[in-house]
Amino acid sequence: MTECAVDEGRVKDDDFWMGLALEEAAKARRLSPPNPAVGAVIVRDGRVIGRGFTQQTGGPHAEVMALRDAAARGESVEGATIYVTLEPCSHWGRTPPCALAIVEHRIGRVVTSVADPNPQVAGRGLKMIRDAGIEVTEGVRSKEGWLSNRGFLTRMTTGRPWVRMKCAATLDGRTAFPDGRSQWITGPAAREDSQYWRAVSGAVVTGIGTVLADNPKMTVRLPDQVRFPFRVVVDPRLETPVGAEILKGGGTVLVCAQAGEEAEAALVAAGAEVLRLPDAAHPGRVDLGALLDELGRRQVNEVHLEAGAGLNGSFLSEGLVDEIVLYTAPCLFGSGMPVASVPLPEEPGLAHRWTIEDFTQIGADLRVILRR
Ligand code: AOF
Ligand code: ZN
Repeated sequence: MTECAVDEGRVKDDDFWMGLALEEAAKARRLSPPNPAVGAVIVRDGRVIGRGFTQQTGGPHAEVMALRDAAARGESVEGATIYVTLEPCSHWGRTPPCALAIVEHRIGRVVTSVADPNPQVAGRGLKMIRDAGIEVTEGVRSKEGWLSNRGFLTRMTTGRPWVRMKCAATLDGRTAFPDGRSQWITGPAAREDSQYWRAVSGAVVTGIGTVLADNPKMTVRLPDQVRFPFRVVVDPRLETPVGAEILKGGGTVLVCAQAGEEAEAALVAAGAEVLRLPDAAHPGRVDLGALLDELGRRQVNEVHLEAGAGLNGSFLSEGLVDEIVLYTAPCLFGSGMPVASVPLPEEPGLAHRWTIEDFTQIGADLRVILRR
């Protein structure tokens, strides 16, 4: 074999084992935020001897869970290969560095999918491992690795969360009747599926129009959920009723452009937080970019935008949506509210085109995932 020849068998094996590590990472998606959802698999002689994923914030990282799993099975990890979906950490945070644990356990080889841009890590994890003489392979299944932590990686590199707009519409793109009635567009399977997207998010964002029309709770109602996104209402004139369902349970953030003192005091007394983020260029409107900056500071990796045509249109027009999860019901309304109010493009061919990343039938409905 020449020096730069690729060992194809090894590349294929690395892809396979990293696939198992990605499956572990998926198990952490609802649990780990604001920490990234990481998966790890320890392999020796073509056999998995340990696996693990990131626990709730403050708990062990994926590598430590996999090392513990191997120990519990009575397996020695000395000389084994660990597949990790994210570069092992190098810092003393809420837990000791995973890179150190890997070195101390005399792992023989480390294979990663994506680097950790967290300034506390940023290459130092792999350096610690290489400095200990351990072989490293990077970038295995990196597109999937990146997608599995698109929220965390976006926040670490831009300071803002990943924004996912979720909508449920008819074949003719209607989300409600002309009078606002919007229930029973999609079926129970689609409604349950959409709970998953709320559950992986750090914040659920809606608008005052939806609060007034539907009085939604915007909570996560999955039985085994242990971590809950906070709820945000874009409410420029602070019109949320004190008795609104979305305020129950407390901690809801109302983002306004201007607020009367009395209304604010009543809402604060009802358990809400009021935030003023006026858009300097558009009086009376909320600065959505500033809202995303603020959510980034609050360690929100993924925003779940579940709103009506107005707020959806504003997020879209400002280029702030990274992903759309669209449930399409197999029926037509003929009239009613659209998914989003956006300006008419100058030409049909000039409409912004999204890329379809996935489509799946969920119950009787179709779920399409689109990215920018
Ligand atoms: C890993 N493996 O499974 C995860 C990592 O506050 P701490 O101590 O829990 O550290 C959080 C940081 O650690 C987080 O921002 C990210 O950089 C990294 N996450 N690293 O080696 C893991 N979840
Ligand atoms: Zn770690």
